[in-house]
Amino acid sequence: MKLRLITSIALIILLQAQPLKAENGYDLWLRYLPVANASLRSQYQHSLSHYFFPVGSDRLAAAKNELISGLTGLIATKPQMAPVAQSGLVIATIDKIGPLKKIVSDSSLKTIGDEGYIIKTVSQAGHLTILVTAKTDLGILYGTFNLLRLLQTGKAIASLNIVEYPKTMYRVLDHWDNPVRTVERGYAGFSIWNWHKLPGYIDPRYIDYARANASVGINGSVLNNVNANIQMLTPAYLAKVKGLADAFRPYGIKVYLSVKFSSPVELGGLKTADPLDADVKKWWQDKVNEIYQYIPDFGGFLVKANSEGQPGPQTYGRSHAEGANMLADALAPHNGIVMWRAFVYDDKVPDDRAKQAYNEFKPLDGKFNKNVIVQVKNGPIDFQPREPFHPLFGALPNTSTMLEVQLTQEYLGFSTHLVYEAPLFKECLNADTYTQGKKSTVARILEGKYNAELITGMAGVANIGTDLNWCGHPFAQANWYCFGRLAWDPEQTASAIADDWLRMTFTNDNRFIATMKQEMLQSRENTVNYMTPLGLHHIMSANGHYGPGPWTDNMSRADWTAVYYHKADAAGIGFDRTRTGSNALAQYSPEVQQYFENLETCPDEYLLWFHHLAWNYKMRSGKTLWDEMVHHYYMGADSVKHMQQVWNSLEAYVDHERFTAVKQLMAIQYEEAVRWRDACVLYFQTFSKQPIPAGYPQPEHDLAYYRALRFPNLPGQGVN
Ligand code: GCW
Repeated sequence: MKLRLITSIALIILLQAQPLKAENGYDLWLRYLPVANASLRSQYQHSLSHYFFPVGSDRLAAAKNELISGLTGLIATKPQMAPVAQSGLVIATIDKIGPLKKIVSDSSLKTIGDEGYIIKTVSQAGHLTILVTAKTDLGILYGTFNLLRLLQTGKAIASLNIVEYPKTMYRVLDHWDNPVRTVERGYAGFSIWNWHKLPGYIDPRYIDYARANASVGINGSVLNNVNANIQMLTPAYLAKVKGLADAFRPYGIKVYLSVKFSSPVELGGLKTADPLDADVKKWWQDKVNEIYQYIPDFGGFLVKANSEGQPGPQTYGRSHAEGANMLADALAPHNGIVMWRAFVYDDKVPDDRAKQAYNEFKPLDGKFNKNVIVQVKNGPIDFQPREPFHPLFGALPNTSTMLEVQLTQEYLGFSTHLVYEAPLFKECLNADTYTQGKKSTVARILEGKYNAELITGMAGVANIGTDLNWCGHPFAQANWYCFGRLAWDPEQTASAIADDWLRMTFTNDNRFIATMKQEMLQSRENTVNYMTPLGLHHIMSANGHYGPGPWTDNMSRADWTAVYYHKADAAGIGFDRTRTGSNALAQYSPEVQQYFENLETCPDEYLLWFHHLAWNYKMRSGKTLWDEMVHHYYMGADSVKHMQQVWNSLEAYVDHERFTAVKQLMAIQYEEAVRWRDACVLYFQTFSKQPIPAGYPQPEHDLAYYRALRFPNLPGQGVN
């Protein structure tokens, strides 16, 4: 007896002392470990051990597989099939749920549309049943993932009443992947598309990719780089693309391709790619028809035209609308769309780069076909750590417009820095454009609230590669995750999404969640502070966009230098975009113009984006501009140190493998943050001629040292 007691005590101690299971991050947020809270686990077991889930399609089979593997993991018991009346869990389309149908109101069915679902706890035959229903198999798939999320995040299930549907239509990942498997601005290894082995070999990773996307509602994947290689349109590659399309289809993901506008010339041997030329139109029609032979539900094209050296309709004296519409005509009979990028600027145009996209596209409003959607980056320059919202949002009331954000951290520390991007995306989504009166936020415009005729969407430039953990940094997975959640519903908060992600990816322990969520929410501001505080932008090194390079002044194009943007001189610093300067502000609504133009209201965060101010300009804090800038740089680097301490204090909650990975990455992040700080402060000091205020440690090296640093062979320099 005694012995038994001792043995069981020993066993308990042993169990408690056991290290957390090592994890390499491959499972993303779909880990399905047994629910740690024993009473919650037994409640879930009690409710969900018997289920009804009829399967009549590949999509439903995919959903059911996910359910079984998810439940088996979470409740640590394999659930059993049972008839509706004896099931605690019923997952089926509305036509298959028998008498339960009367519980679902017509209005909620109408609300969910073709992609939404209902999750409801109902009472039947004297017990509670969780009903997941939808009009379509896709709704069931999304509903199943949501149910699993509820369990993964430890939610009560006794009185669920969820009616969910996506607020935008096209929720796509843009891969900047090249056929040779390099990834432009990719920092997580090589492209996951193994073109050489496709279509014969379907890497199981493609299925896991599709599962992860479906779990957050992503429904499209642009497979290749916008700096497009024409090979993708050859029969050999189309067969490979078909392989991926077939693998993704059960998960509701359509494939799209980036195309090069000069393909009719380069691939088709025509003399021109003029979009109004009859042969050119025919070439594209034939090509599109050929693609649909391979992939009957092909999504369409993404096009980067007349931008950064890419060919486009303007090469032939035609407008962006004429170019886009020609492709749209070819795709329309198949229900395909054209995503036409507004990321255009030309160094031959003497105007402020920030104004050029608006100048090009505003006059074209209403001229695009119904199946064209103009894809606009969140800000007017290029995915900087902070930019004001793009003036095209709200300026195209008769043109479908989608938001493009960058998940891969080209300007946010690659895959080394912990930067949770949802606050950045939300800053854009929540921005009030005033174009349709007060509260006409970017989010509401994207949701198509002001013109029901328009198609809607969001694109995220993927941060995925062959790294075992997909995104290079364990926390970079959160950016893939939050993109999907925000594209589904732009009104969700960065905090709620971080909460879910942390719980699913690490643990439900509230001490860990509360602490780490705060760090995540602060992380983007930290990086703004040590890279580009107070509205500075585009001061990264020209060399692969890695590290600081505020001194960059000698590039093939002025609009690729740093000095073009910060305009530091003896008098002060910042880009005057008010009426005394480039007047880029005139592209916004009067309310927005005034807000940013007036120094009383312009937030510190955007100050040097819109104003050139004297070094001794008095800031709200009472400090001079110079002192405030220095303060931000130091605060940024210090906040990384703080984050390191916080992480170290959480060791007990995280498995050794991921704990160590993050710890090492944070150490590099700190070094790089200090380098950014010191290089920028020393460089700007050559103009301000003022000392680093007392109390801040002096930089370890002089400016010449930082300027001389070289970093060859940086990642993300894709060869296509
Ligand atoms: O930010 C710039 C990147 C380019 C990219 C371009 C774009 C794909 O440095 O690498 O090209 O944006 O968005 O087209």
